[in-house]
Amino acid sequence: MGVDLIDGSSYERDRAPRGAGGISRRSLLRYTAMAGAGAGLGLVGGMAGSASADDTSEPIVKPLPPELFTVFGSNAEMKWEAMQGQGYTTPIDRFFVRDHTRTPLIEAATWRLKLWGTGLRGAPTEAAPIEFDYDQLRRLPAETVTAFIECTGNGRSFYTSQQQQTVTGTAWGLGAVGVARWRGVPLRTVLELAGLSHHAVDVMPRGLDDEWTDAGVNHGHVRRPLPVTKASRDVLLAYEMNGEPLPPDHGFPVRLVVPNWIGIASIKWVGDIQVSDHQLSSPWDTQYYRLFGPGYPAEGSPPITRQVTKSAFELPRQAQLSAGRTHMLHGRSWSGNGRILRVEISTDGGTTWHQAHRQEQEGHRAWLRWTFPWRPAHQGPYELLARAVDETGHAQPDTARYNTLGYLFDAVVRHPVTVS
Ligand SMILES: Nc1nc2c(c(=O)[nH]1)N[C@H]1C(S)=C(S)[C@@H](COP(=O)(O)O)O[C@H]1N2
Ligand SMILES: [Mo]
Repeated sequence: MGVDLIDGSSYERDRAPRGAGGISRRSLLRYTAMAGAGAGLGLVGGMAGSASADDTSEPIVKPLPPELFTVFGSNAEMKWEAMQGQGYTTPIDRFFVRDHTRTPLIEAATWRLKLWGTGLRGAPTEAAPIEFDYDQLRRLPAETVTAFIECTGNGRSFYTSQQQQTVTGTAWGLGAVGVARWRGVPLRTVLELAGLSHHAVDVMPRGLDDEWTDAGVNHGHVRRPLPVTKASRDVLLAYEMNGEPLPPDHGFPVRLVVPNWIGIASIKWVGDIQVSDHQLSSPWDTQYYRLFGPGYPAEGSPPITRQVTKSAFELPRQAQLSAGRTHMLHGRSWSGNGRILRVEISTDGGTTWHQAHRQEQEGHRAWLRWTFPWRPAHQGPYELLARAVDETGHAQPDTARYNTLGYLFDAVVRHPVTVS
């Protein structure tokens, strides 16, 4: 069953592939390879609107130059020095990418967003869902939200390097975070148009990227439930990032942006959303994205929702600075609980602390920029530290609480530099 939203236009519209403007050479090669594959185009695992590239191409489409990124297979983190001299948001060319499998190339013209389940009036089934096409979504009233997206495991490597603890997962530094201006349709609008029932409890968006297999178990398409309360509050079905159409790696044509929550909530390449009158679950909220380990129940903590408080300097690790002159240190602090109240800096390994100078913070869903002038007196190694407190009183501790999957590293990170 379809919904006519605004102008009664037909679903059967222009099927020409979208233009290749702005797409890297590598992705163009993939695109050409796909087109050559012909018949299979547009169908992967029975889900329309997605196309998988050949397996020899890179999992991430955009260029990942070593000045900007550290690459871990299908994941790439931003080097924090890449934010030097940048504005408030993270430019697309340096925004981190986290793909469970690989970036799919999806055509907007054949893509559909499908909503189904017992939480919608009439309980449409998965086989006969309510559908929206790309143009319909783009004609709905849009909103722009400035928000960070951050991987739950951001900072994970510091469990090992600062706390001598063994954790599993991608050994991120602090660069698995970025802030963008996301533009799209509030999820609430689409849920209401689809007939959201008062009995709805959970919504579960699902990605069109390949099914994900871990330790020999196929977990299916990436998906994670979200309570309807959060889904109706400030979640966006985003189709633009920093004023441009969403790039393939960040979820083209449409992704969820779930502000303040852990990155996995912001499902990319969303193909369908189950809306249910009872709680839903997936491996991404039972086996993963909970805290496991000493002091936690065997089934883990409740599913993680919000991010913690963190800070980073816009400097390379082991930066070289010269003695006897003033350096303006730049950095950013952010929290899943809201605005940053205060940031303190130590340049002597944590003995003395000084207030950083606040710059701007665009709302409670994005980071605060700060500066701190520092004139190192003598040559030698130093450790720079930044610690923030958010408006709910969440401060960065000296030690993060251990969990086996290395999530939510919120401790103050020691940043080594050399003064010469
Ligand atoms: N469909 C789909 N959505 C996804 C993922 C994925 O692999 N597939 N990765 C998630 C994770 S773990 C994170 S941290 C964010 C990363 O978003 P980005 O790649 O745009 O930075 O996307 C989330 N959404
Ligand atoms: Mo993530």
